[in-house]
Amino acid sequence: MRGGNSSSSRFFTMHHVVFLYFLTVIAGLSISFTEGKIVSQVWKVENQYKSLDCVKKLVISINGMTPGPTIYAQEGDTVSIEVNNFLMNNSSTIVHWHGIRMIGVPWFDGVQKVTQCPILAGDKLQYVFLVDQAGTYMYHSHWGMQKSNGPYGMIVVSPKDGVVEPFKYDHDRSIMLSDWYHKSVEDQTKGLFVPPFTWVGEPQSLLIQGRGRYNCSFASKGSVCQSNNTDCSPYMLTVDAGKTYRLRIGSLASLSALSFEIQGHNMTVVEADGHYVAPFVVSSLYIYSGETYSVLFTANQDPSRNYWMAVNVVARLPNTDTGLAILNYRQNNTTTPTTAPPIGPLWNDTASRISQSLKLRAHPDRIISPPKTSDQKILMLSTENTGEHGLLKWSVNNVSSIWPEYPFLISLKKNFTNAFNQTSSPVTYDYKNYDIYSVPKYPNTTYTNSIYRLKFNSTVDLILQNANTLEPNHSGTHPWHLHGHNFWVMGYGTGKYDPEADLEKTYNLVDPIMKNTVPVHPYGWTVIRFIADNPGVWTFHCHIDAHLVMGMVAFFEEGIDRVGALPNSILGCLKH
Ligand SMILES: *[C@@H]1O[C@H](CO)[C@@H](O)[C@H](O)[C@H]1NC(C)=O
Ligand SMILES: *[C@@H]1O[C@H](CO)[C@@H](O)[C@H](O)[C@H]1NC(C)=O
Ligand SMILES: *[C@@H]1O[C@H](CO)[C@@H](O)[C@H](O)[C@H]1NC(C)=O
Ligand SMILES: *[C@@H]1O[C@H](CO)[C@@H](O)[C@H](O)[C@H]1NC(C)=O
Ligand SMILES: *[C@@H]1O[C@H](CO)[C@@H](O)[C@H](O)[C@H]1NC(C)=O
Ligand SMILES: *[C@@H]1O[C@H](CO)[C@@H](O)[C@H](O)[C@H]1NC(C)=O
Ligand SMILES: *[C@@H]1O[C@H](CO)[C@@H](O)[C@H](O)[C@H]1NC(C)=O
Ligand SMILES: *[C@@H]1O[C@H](CO)[C@@H](O)[C@H](O)[C@H]1NC(C)=O
Ligand SMILES: *[C@@H]1O[C@H](CO)[C@@H](O)[C@H](O)[C@H]1NC(C)=O
Ligand SMILES: *[C@@H]1O[C@H](CO)[C@@H](O)[C@H](O)[C@H]1NC(C)=O
Ligand SMILES: *[C@@H]1O[C@H](CO)[C@@H](O)[C@H](O)[C@H]1NC(C)=O
Ligand SMILES: *[C@@H]1O[C@H](CO)[C@@H](O)[C@H](O)[C@H]1NC(C)=O
Ligand SMILES: [Cu+2]
Repeated sequence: MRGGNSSSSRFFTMHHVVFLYFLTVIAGLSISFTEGKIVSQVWKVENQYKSLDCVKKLVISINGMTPGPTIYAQEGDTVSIEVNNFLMNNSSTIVHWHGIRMIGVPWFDGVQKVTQCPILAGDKLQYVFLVDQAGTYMYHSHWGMQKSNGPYGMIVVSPKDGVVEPFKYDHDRSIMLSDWYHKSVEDQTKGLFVPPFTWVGEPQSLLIQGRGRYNCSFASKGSVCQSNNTDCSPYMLTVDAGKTYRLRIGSLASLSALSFEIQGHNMTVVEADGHYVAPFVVSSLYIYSGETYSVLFTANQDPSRNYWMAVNVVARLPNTDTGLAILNYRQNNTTTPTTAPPIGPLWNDTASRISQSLKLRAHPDRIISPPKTSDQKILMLSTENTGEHGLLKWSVNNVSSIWPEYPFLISLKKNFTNAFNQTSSPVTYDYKNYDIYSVPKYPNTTYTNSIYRLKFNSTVDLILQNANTLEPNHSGTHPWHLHGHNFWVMGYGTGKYDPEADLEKTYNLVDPIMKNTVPVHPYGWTVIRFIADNPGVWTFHCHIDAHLVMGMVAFFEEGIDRVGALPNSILGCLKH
């Protein structure tokens, strides 16, 4: 009894302190965060040697784990995470809460040069935010390309008590998918920014829940590769025969678009980016970096053997072995399936990837109707460009974003009018004369550090267009992610979007899915619609790390005058 009492009083005290802190932070805002519980974690972010794909590497762990701890919360809860930066070499960090809208606290969105000053080595920052929507989300570093070295994890938000989801399952599990490089993030970044340009290349391994397997006979000289290291023993999902599992799958791949399958088991897609989907069955699920899905599967196959779970690269010519995990029927302890692992769908079967995109519709009982029209349309052509000294850049409308000295949100609130180009930047591209099927004639990039100033509460359409890259007969796939919002996916098309061709009549106004990340397929377009009703400055970017840091990013300001006073905890870089 004694023990129970003392631990519950500690519990209370801790929450009390957090709550007081939080009240201070949101003072002046009329939003009530107090109805739910407070979910707190204290994180130690540090460098550790791990052999996630059997090759020893200095990775970034959170509380010793890579991926980091899963955050479990319930809709309406307040999440409070104290991030302690113990990284080596004076490395800063910043954490982004991917898919969470950060209502009332845009300064905790966690984006370098946009929403806050960095958390310096030896320093800490407490992020406090409301999780206002049930579903599957993620967190990850948003400091340069640091994310690709391991600091990421899942956020699982259950519905409010008494709210029934439109599907049933017995057990809830989650896995994080990622790709993995042996080169350090510092060397990768140097290759991109310092001549001669060196592309990051295809990843060495694919990880499922932080575990992969590199063939040690190919390990480079001087590296340590141990195929019996327990860090790289495959993730095992143990199931009971006859039960139905909800598997939450997130991808934070640095580069790769992926397919995921469970040998011998079909999957029913029921959730995407926190929104319920009109269910459909797949044998293989395509997932782009920044997306989350929930699938249901039933353990209804021969339980006397185990099955591979496999990820493969799609949308780029693969040069990476299949990433493997094991579906283990509890009755059987034979760990490694004796069958060959699935090789996945053809990497260049674009039609089947578009087909999955088109199947994603809102669940009929959970439709949130979009506004019928928009107030503003912004055409965004994804371009690969050349910079000075032969460096490649990735851009929007041939304009590569450069990161400002001070975070945009801070400059805007402090009226630092010299901190960035004050012209609102709806640069467009000459869609009439642009040939999306050819290597661009004028690929030189220009640079900007201006942002889009959106009218508060207006409805905005982003028309995302893909074209030929600098390589003949080649167009990429870009997963675009919007911070601070859910958007409706209004439509996809192949070829060039012509704003004068009344393509709006092809939009899905009936049951469009809402998401926060969406792919734009090769030589195609995707249109998304959102309401600019969340005061703050929000990042919109390609979720491929190298593309992001090289400039394929835009920033939207809306309702800046409604943003409350910035907390001192994010202003560290202004102190001097
Ligand atoms: C720190 O810097 C040293 C020297 O440049 C390098 O060898 C080491 O790998 C770096 N450590 C990390 C974690 O980046
Ligand atoms: C560490 O980084 C901070 C911020 O960039 C800088 O002010 C400081 O001088 C650096 N310290 C060392 C020891 O390099
Ligand atoms: C590793 O590669 C070698 C050489 O190609 C091959 O003989 C071996 O079967 C591979 N090992 C595994 C586990 O795939
Ligand atoms: C792992 O393999 C190495 C040889 O590659 C061997 O020296 C070591 O003892 C093995 N470790 C374990 C735990 O089996
Ligand atoms: C998976 O779905 C396909 C197509 O609907 C079907 O042909 C196949 O039999 C299913 N497989 C299993 C194991 O249920
Ligand atoms: C486990 O699987 C192996 C190989 O498939 C089989 O020989 C064995 O009988 C199974 N054991 C049980 C308890 O089902
Ligand atoms: C293996 O079998 C033992 C005893 O039958 C059981 O306790 C254990 O959970 C099984 N392991 C797995 C991975 O299923
Ligand atoms: C897909 O790629 C393979 C090589 O991996 C190639 O042989 C095939 O022609 C390609 N198919 C299409 C439709 O481009
Ligand atoms: C593009 O950039 C290259 C290298 O910086 C330069 O030589 C060339 O003149 C530029 N072309 C145009 C059209 O500006
Ligand atoms: C910034 O400018 C706005 C509008 O001119 C003004 O209301 C506000 O007080 C200024 N803020 C600061 C910190 O100077
Ligand atoms: C500021 O941005 C606008 C629109 O993007 C651009 O036209 C203008 O040249 C930029 N000004 C400077 C000084 O870079
Ligand atoms: C935003 O627009 C909607 C629809 O026009 C309106 O009902 C709502 O009151 C507006 N909200 C704010 C905060 O202006
Ligand atoms: Cu991209």
